[in-house]
Amino acid sequence: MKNDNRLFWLSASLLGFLAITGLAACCWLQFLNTDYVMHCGKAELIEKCKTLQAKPVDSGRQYIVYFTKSNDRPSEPAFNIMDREVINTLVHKGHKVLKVCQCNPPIALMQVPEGDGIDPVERTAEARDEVEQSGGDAHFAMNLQIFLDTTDNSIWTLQEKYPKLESATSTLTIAVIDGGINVDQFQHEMWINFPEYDMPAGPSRLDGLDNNTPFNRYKDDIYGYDFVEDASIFGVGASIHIHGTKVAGVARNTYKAFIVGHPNPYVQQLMDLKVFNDHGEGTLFDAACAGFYAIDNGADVINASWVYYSSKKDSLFEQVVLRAQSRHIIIVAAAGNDIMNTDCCRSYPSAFADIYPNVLSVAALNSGNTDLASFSNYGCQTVTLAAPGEKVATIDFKGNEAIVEGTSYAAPFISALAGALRAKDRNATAETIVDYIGSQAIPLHAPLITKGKIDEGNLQTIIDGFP
Ligand SMILES: [Ca+2]
Ligand SMILES: [Ca+2]
Repeated sequence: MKNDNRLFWLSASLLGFLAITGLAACCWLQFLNTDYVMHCGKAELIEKCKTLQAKPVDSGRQYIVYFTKSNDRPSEPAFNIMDREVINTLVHKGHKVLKVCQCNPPIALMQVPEGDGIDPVERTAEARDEVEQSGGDAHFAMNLQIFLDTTDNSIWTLQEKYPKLESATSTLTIAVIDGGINVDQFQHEMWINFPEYDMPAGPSRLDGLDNNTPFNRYKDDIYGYDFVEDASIFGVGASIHIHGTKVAGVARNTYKAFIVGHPNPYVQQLMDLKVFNDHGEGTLFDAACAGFYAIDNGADVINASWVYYSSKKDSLFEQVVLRAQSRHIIIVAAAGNDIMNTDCCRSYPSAFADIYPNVLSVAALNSGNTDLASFSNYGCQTVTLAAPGEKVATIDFKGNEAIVEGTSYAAPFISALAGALRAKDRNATAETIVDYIGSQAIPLHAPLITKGKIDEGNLQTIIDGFP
């Protein structure tokens, strides 16, 4: 598999070189090189793709209902009266409300009745009809299980030589939708929801109440929220935060290196949004809920170091992408570690990069930053660029140095860069920043949208040159 892909990349470079100047090797190959076209249809890859594609949890008996109308009364639960009628209609039919996301407008995770023998898809369609007849403005999506995209091994020395950043005056927030951050390791770098933090200070700070005005409907969401447990991140069952802490560590290392020795640095804040359990499993429902939280609570960049494979475009996380786009929020997504061409076998949210201008999808570079890492996903239409992804220095959940690899760690490198640019120009649109970053990629002749990479070598130039 590795060799096949390597051959493909080499031939892509060669043919591209021979092609008419200015014609993108990637896209040229896509139309003219039959090997490439066949690559997508190759039986073994189709099989592999099928095994990667997430299956609906609980035999597809779960579905998501989301509403386009919001409740303007902040003291009430997120569902307005009509929404509640719709939900009640479904519950009356034996459907169960498993979870409610208090985003505004809200979404609910539902389950079809036990042992009714009806195909869940038909049942969902029936429920949709029910909702439409009752006048509710609702949409449905199946819930999918998603997995952390991670490969942690290999040894490397700490990367210390990062370029420095010039002047800085503002803060910027990176929302880390992941398995949780060990906030003790990021004492002065966490995003703080001040009304929850100060009401009152001390042990009673975790008072079990929503102290936001107006209510954001989340209780004790001091540094973010645990969407798995639907609880404060300090609650019982708080995870061991291994993956999320390492991801946050890369964002910090990348970002902090810019501001060393500067008297008035940008402040990067990390928002801790936990959507994976200790086994690295999470649901699309929780991921979307966390995405809406990030958008509603002021994130500038959303980092997604995870993927789920799906044969159809998912309409739920797409709502997150669309809402983020309307608020100029950049979503940086890892491409995945399965040596797959995601143009053919689509991994989300990464693959949204081919449609939405606020999504940056990141492949991993090898340790010399000379080529894609052997494990990395790629895609001429779906993966924007490559960033360091092997022998990456970060910290583990105990705060010790850790060396990691995976597209999971290439993504936060780019998140920190996107954050630095956003801090430099608060008014820059997400599209402007994403386009600019893409335009600065150094050619690598890799099968990526920009065909290029960003690493420590061109980081300083990129920041200096913006806007
Ligand atoms: Ca709150
Ligand atoms: Ca509280």
